Amino acid sequence: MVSGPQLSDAELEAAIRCFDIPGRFQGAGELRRGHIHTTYVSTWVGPEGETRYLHQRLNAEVFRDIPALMHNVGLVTRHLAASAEPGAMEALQLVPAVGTGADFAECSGAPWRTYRFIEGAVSHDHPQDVQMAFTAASAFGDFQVRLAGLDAQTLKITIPDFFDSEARLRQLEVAADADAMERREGVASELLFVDERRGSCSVMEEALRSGRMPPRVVHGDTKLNNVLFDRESGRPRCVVDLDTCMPGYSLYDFGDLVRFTAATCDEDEQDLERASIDREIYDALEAGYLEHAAGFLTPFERDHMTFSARIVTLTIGMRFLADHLAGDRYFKISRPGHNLDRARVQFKLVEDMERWQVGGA
Ligand code: GN1
Ligand code: MG
Repeated sequence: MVSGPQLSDAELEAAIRCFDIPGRFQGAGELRRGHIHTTYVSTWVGPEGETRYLHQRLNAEVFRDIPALMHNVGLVTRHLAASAEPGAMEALQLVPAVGTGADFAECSGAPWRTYRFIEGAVSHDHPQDVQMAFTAASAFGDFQVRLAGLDAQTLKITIPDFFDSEARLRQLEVAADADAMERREGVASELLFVDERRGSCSVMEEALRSGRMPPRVVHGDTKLNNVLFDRESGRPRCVVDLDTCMPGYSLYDFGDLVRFTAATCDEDEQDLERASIDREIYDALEAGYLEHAAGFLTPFERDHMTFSARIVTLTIGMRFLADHLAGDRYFKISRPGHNLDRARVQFKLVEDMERWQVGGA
C-alpha cells in the first residue's frame, strides 16, 4: 500500500463525530505512525478544559474481520482495566460510537475506532539507554502476565498463521513463484538467504505441535514505540497497539522486542553497514523481560530466548520480502523498494545474531 487514504477535512470530522465525545470540536490532524492503519488526533474543549482523542481508520484489507478485531481489543482493554492494581500501567480506553455504543463505527466509508489520548507520555524508536530497554521489556513481560488471566479461547484469530514461521515461509515462496511484479530476479540473494535457513522456521512450530511449548495470548507487535513512557518520570505508562493480541507463543513477543529495540538502526535503514544488534541492549531486554516472565517460562522457552530473536527477525524479514514481491500490497511504503530495504535490514540483523552465536538451537 503506497499511502493512507486521502480524506477531506469534512470526511475526517464526520468520522470523528461518529464517537461519543463531550465538548466542542477544535480540529484534527494526522499522526504518521504504523504500517497498517491511518491515525489522527483531535482536540476538544469542554468543562474539563482541553482533551484529545486518537482516531484510527482501520485497514480492512489487512484485518478482514473488523468485528473480530474489535472484539479482541475490547476484551483485552477491559481485562487490563479490571485487573489493574494501584501503580500498574494504564489500559487504553475505547470511546463508544454514538447511537450504538459499539467499540467501532462505519464512517466516511471505512471502519473507525477512537481511544482517549494518553497525555504526558512519549514513545521512542530507539532506547536512550539500557535502563529504557530494561523497562520496556519488563513492561511487555508484565503485559503477558496480565494477559495470562484471559482465556485464550475467547480471543478470535484475526489473521490466520500470523506468528507461524513455516506459513510465512510458504507465503514468501508463493509470492516468489507468482512473481507478480517481476522482481524475483532482483532478490535472488535474499531468497537464497532464506532458503539456507528454512530448517529454523520449523523449530517453534514443532515445539508447539509436540506440546513442548505452550500456546499463550501474546501482544504480537512488541516494538519499543508500543510502550508509552511518562514524559516526566520515565516510568512505563501504557502498552499500546493491541491489534495482534491473539493466541501465539510468549517468545514471539521477546523475539520481536529484540528485533526492533536492540537494532542499531531504523527498521528501513538503507545503509546496511549500520545494521547490527547491540549486545548490551540485548542483555537488558533479556533481564527486563525475565523480571515478570521468569515465573511462567518453561525450560524449553528459557533455552530458546536468543533463538526466538533470530527466528522472529527472519520471519518478519520474510514478510517484508514477500510483500515486495507481491507489489507492496500489505505494508505501507513511502518510497520504491521500501519493503525490500526493510527485509534486507532484518536479514542483516539475523546474520549478526548468527555471528555472535545467539540461539544455538
Ligand atoms: C506492522 O503497523 P505496525 O507498525 O503497528 C505489522 C507487524 C510487524 C510490523 C513491522 C498487523 O505493525 O506485524 O511486525 O508492522 N502489523 C500487522 O514493523 O501486520
Ligand atoms: Mg502494530
